Amino acid sequence: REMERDLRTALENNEFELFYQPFVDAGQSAVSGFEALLRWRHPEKGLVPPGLFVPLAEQTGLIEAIGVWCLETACLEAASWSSDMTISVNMSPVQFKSTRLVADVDRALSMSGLDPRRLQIEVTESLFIDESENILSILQDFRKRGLTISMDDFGTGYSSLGYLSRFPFDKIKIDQSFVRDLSRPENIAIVRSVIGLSRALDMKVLAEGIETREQMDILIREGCLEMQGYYFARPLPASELPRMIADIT
Ligand code: G
Ligand code: G
Ligand code: NA
Ligand code: MN
Repeated sequence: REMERDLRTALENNEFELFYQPFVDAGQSAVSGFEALLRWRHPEKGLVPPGLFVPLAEQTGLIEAIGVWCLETACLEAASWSSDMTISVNMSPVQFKSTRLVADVDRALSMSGLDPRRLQIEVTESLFIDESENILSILQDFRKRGLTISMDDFGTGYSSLGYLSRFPFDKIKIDQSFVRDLSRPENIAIVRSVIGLSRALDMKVLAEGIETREQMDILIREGCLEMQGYYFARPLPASELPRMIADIT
């Protein structure tokens, strides 16, 4: 397929970019970090969102090299910031099949000089669909280095909750689908339960997809102070970050 051929040359042609979206502590109106979000600047198609090419990258195995690029780029970028904020990087379950993943992380850390405690890895529930000791051991290896691990899109996967008791995540990210319509009592109930669950398990909690002041107010009232969404900022290209960091610090 045409897209697969283009994806194979995208890395060498330097066509990937990372955009950055802040995490906000709404209690203190302070930015606590940024999530790196991958984009493909295709020579003809323009900016392609990850939903359109990450699945293909996963099927073809290209995600491994693309993942290394993301890690290295995000760590280098964050090491250059004038502030010690967190940088959060998404990882596909397919990347965990590589025997080199932990070494890749080590290399990104050493080449950038980034303090490992500033690096956060975002995984999704799909990582835990099959029980794998290997995945737990990779996550433990990350932990030993000082990284933090967050559970992304919580509540949308199909795995059991058992993995929450086997691995201590640092943070749960409440999926934006629950935040979108908080006028539905069902969604409030879900959000409230996840906040309670995170507290009981001693994990932080962040709500994704905040687009309005009203959503922010409801979440603060429910006790979730860390947030991310267009209401605060859209994902921005790296070139706009220094100005944004200067504005908010
Ligand atoms: O930025 P956007 O909302 O289009 O992202 C859509 C999806 O792509 C999200 O689920 C996000 O987790 C995923 N994604 C974004 N960047 C990366 C990345 O660097 N690696 C992987 N594996 N997935 C990413
Ligand atoms: O799966 P993950 O949570 O990593 O995906 C995040 C995706 O959500 C990114 O593609 C990002 O662009 C998008 N996003 C971030 N904030 C908002 C928001 O407030 N509203 C909507 N609709 N999408 C958002
Ligand atoms: Na994410
Ligand atoms: Mn998410």
